[in-house]
Order: sequence, then structure tokens, then C-alpha cells
Amino acid sequence: NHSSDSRGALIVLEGLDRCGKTSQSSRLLQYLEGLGHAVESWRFPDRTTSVGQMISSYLANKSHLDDHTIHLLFSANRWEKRSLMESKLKSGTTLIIDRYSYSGVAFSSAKGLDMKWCKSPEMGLLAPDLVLYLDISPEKAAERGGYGEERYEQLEFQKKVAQSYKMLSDASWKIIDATLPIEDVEKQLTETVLDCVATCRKGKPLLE
Ligand code: DGP
Ligand code: NA
Ligand code: NA
Repeated sequence: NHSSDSRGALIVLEGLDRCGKTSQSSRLLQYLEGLGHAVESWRFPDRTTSVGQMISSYLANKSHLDDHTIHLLFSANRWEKRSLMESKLKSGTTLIIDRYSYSGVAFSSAKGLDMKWCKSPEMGLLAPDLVLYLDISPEKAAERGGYGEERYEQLEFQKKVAQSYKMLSDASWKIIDATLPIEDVEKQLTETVLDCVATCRKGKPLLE
């Protein structure tokens, strides 16, 4: 039971590949569930949809697409979840999202695409209430058990992505030192996340 403008929080985790986002989103999920909150963890790209399958094949180097085309597919993959996202949030469910529009802009602009062009298809998607950036140097990330075989998992490219993220970050981002032990990273996240959830429950407007 909540008042009509009470809602869930839209919390986004961002960072380079191997920064630890995926472990932290499952820890946050368990933490909030343990406190009795309605919460789900999502990730983008969502590889389960037909658009997501095209993205997955591209990332696995099984298909080749023009840089603009794949950019728009990643964006389309977020757009196809927008209405569900909005209804979940409005019904009081907090969403913890592993990657969102910032990944879209950071990874594509790292290829040399114009940043303003990269941002435009993201306009109108729901704005996060909190962006948690798990900060790690590209070199340290690369040391973490090595990269997999996916297209972007290369040190030189990740250095460019890190530069793009720096250009995108603003005062609203919470920058977390992702090189600390996993429990310490979690500790840095939980307090901010709880504040954010409380503010949204009190009826903070949901913006685009
Ligand atoms: P992940 O499933 O989080 O490992 O993401 C797969 C890869 O795709 C990863 O290298 C980050 C990249 N990525 C995620 N979202 C986007 C996006 O919107 N655009 C581009 N170009 N790359 C993305
Ligand atoms: Na990855
Ligand atoms: Na992702």
C-alpha cells in the first residue's frame, strides 16, 4: 500500500566491462529484498528479445553491423522495455539496472561516433534516480581474470570507453571505488540506495 505518487526507484549501475556491476546488482537485490522492498534486477542489453538476440550475435562477433545501426538497436532494446519499466516503477517496484543509456553513449562514442548523435535516441527514456558508477582503471579491469571473447572486451577500446564515461559523468553520479573488496564496495552502495528508495517512496517525480 502506498499513496498514488509513491513509486519504486530507478537505480542504474554503470562502468567498464569487469568492473563488478553484475555482482553488485545481485547483492543490492538481495539486500533490498531482505529489507522487504519490492525490487527487481534488470540488465541491458536484454538479450532475450528479438532485438536483444541481434545485439548478442553482434557482441559475439557472429554478425557485423554498421556502428550507427548497432547503436540504434541497443537504444531500441531499452525502448522496448520502457513501458514495462514505467509500470513497474509506478506500482512501487524498485529496479536495479545493470547498464543503461550511459553505456549506449559511452561505448558508441568510444568508436568515434558523435556524442550528441549518440544521445538523441535515448531522449524520452526514463531518467534514473541514481547512477552508481563503479570506477576501475581499464588496466585493473583487464587483470580481473581476463576478458571474455566479446567484441568490446579489449584494453585499448575500454580506455576509450573510460574517457567517454568521464565526459558523461555529472554531479548526480555516485562514483564508487570498484577496486575495493566486494563487501566494501557494497557498503558504499547501500546507504545511497536506501536514501534514493526512500525519496522515491515519498513521491519524487518520475522524469524522462
Ligand atoms: P554486458 O552484458 O553488460 O557485458 O554488456 C555487453 C557489452 O555491450 C559490454 O561490452 C557493454 C556493451 N554495451 C552495453 N550497452 C551498450 C549500448 O547501449 N551500446 C553499445 N554500443 N554497447 C553497449
Ligand atoms: Na561484458
Ligand atoms: Na549489459
